[in-house]
Amino acid sequence: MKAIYPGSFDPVTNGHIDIVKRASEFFDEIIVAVMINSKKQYLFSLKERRKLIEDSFENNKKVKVDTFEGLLVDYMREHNYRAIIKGLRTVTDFGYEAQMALTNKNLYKESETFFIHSQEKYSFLSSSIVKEVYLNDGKLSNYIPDHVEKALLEKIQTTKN
Ligand code: COD
Repeated sequence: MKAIYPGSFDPVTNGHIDIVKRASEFFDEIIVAVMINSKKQYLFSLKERRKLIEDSFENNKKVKVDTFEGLLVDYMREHNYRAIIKGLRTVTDFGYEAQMALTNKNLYKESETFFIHSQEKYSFLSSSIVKEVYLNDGKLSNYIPDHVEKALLEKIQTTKN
């Protein structure tokens, strides 16, 4: 079975990558879908976020990357996908993710959400934390791939100029 892992990925972190790798041991294919969370403002464009994920999985044939602007359930119906993967870090994630899982189930009853708990070392990690640290000239090199760090430093340089 194929599974979709939707998110903002602004930018992708080692926490996201770990969830994809672990999910790919149980599903035949993982589609990482770069989408829009209307509550967030993005540093990277949809295209840039997609490219950073593609470069993270260039050697993993089980992982495909796509983008979609609209409801997750519409994208899933269009492609006949039924399984959704979500990562869970804290109880705060649980409240938000449960709300989304129930809404998606309501809108598309054939869908099922599968939660994978983050590893302890990634349980504090989020794209927002990464951006905040880099925007303030700090580094979290062990928590993002090298090409993501490079893209972040370049993006911050251009936004500051
Ligand atoms: N360890 C483990 N999991 C993690 C980590 C980590 N360190 N960091 C993030 N995650 C998980 C998150 O819990 C989430 O499951 C996933 O990875 C993606 O995280 P983000 O932050 O990149 O993405 P979000 O939460 O902004 O994504 C929200 C969506 C874009 C999926 C959502 O808004 C959506 O489905 N939008 C499309 C429109 C839609 O259908 N809306 C109705 C939804 S009910």
